[in-house]
Amino acid sequence: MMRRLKDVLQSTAIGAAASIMIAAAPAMAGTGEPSPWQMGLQGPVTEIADGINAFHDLVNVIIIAITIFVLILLAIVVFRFNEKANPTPSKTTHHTGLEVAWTIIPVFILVIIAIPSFKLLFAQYTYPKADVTLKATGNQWNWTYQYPDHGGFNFTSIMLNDAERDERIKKGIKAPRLLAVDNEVIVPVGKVVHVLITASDVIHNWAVPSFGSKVDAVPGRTTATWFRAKTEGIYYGQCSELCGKDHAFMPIAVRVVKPEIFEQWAALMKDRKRGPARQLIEKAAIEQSGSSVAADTSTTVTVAGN
Ligand SMILES: [Cu+2]
Repeated sequence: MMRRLKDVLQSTAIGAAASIMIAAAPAMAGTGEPSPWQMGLQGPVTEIADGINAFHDLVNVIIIAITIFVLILLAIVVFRFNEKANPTPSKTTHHTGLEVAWTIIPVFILVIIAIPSFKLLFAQYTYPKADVTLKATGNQWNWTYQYPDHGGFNFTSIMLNDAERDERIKKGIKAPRLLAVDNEVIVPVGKVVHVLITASDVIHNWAVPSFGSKVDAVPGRTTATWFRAKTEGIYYGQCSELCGKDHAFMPIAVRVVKPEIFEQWAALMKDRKRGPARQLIEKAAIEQSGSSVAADTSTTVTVAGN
């Protein structure tokens, strides 16, 4: 009995070491886009993405601990209770205490998983009052965006080719391959953005990992998500529903800027001054390139129940 207890303690120690490794993973991961040798999820910039990261880490620790525990039990069976080591097996068929334990402990583990899971689910579907509403329409193969509460202007966002990317990179603007687009979605930092999502042809999916947003775009229906980005910068995502031959080439790019820049940009877009609007964003993009600017802390609010 003592030896088994020692085994269990050992497995918890390995579990704890694994949890430290997993906790370090998000720090190594890229924010806004994937990075080489990335271990964990992309760096979070919203409260929802923080919650998803924490939940992912918790479940991973539980999975690793259970796997190690079962492996140890199997090893005990193989080595201590084989025919040679244990020629006269015990005739025991029931052990009430053990049966109660292996029913109660898994229930307890599921409750530990369920509590943060439901909390997160409620936070994702509890929409705070919107500061900006954005309508995203998936098309084969690009995204159309509309700002219904900022003048109703719209634009299409198409992936850049290598020549177009080079042009941007020369100006000092970050333009990663397969992710950079001609017209980025512009949103203000620290403000609640509601995204209404639909599609014009087949099912697409609007996903931005650093925001913790991933919602199907279904023709004839409106689905929705919300986010409040805590940090300025550019956050990329991709259509995450197999939608046809160019599925891999319809990225999503969301640039989070200062609220006053957003207001100026929206006013220019509303007045159809697309040239000056583009220049304004290029200037902001050059400023942001290479570093992420932290939001004014007064604008970040914690989600109730998160
Ligand atoms: Cu798609």
